Amino acid sequence: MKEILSKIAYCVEVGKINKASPYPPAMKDQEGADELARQALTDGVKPDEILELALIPAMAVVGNKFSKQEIYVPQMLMSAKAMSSAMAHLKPYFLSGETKRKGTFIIGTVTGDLHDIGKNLVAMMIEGGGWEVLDLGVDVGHDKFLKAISENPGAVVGLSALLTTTMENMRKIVASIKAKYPELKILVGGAPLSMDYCGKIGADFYSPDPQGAVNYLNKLVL
Ligand code: B1M
Repeated sequence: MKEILSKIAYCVEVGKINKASPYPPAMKDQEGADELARQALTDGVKPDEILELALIPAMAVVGNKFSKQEIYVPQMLMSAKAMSSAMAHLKPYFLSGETKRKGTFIIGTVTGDLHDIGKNLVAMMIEGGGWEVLDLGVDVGHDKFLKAISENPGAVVGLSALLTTTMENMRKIVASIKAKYPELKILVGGAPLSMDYCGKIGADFYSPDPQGAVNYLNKLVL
């Protein structure tokens, strides 16, 4: 692998965003994923190489460590931020269609629920996994989901809920999406959920963590 790609991957794994970032202390004043991604593009490295050989594998390492509780939310957030800082340089190439993504993933926290830390982590990991992510935010009802789906045919949908009270709203949203788009895949997550509840409300998959969500989406496009 090109040396600069290994360096970008390392920055993402350890959460080194840019030169100004003091984290991790051992890398103080060193360039981060931000500067290195820009440099790689200037050197002629292709955007899809940066994505597929550096960002995606690095985020997979991070996701697996998080699943095994070898790292925690703060470290994962730093890695996701480092990944996003590199992604910002790649976005123009994706938007121009020059570089392809795996598909579109629409995500939101369901009606009545304002918790978004977990949802944001999932969104960032999925973006790092090579997907176009459309984040509808929090307190999202079925109307917003249906509008986004109609504008993005073939998208996969993700619903997050953190409250036992809003799990019921998730059920209603799944029902209205499935009534109109029975083939569309719906992934659900959030602390009070389970695979059992996912089955009961007619969603397709439950993941307790971001890496499980990435793995599920990747299986859909194999
Ligand atoms: Co709230 N809150 N909160 N809260 N809050 C909880 C969830 C609660 C468990 C605290 C408690 O009582 N012990 C409790 C829920 C009880 C229940 O219903 N079972 C609770 C409550 C009751 C409330 C209020 C009702 C409090 C009140 O006002 N009386 C209120 C509700 C507001 C509303 O939403 N309408 C409320 C408000 C808030 C804050 C605004 C203050 C803040 C949210 C800030 C924000 O998100 N921007 C907040 C917070 C921070 C929490 C706790 C402390 C932390 C949640 C969190 O971010 N965890 C939480 C208690 C706790 O968990 N210790 C609590 C970290 C995050 C990374 O984990 O979100 O689980 P999590 O996401 C995980 C997985 O679940 C999964 O991946 C993530 C990473 O592993 N995942 C998915 C999540 N979404 C996924 C989607 C997927 C796949 C995986 O696919 C689509």
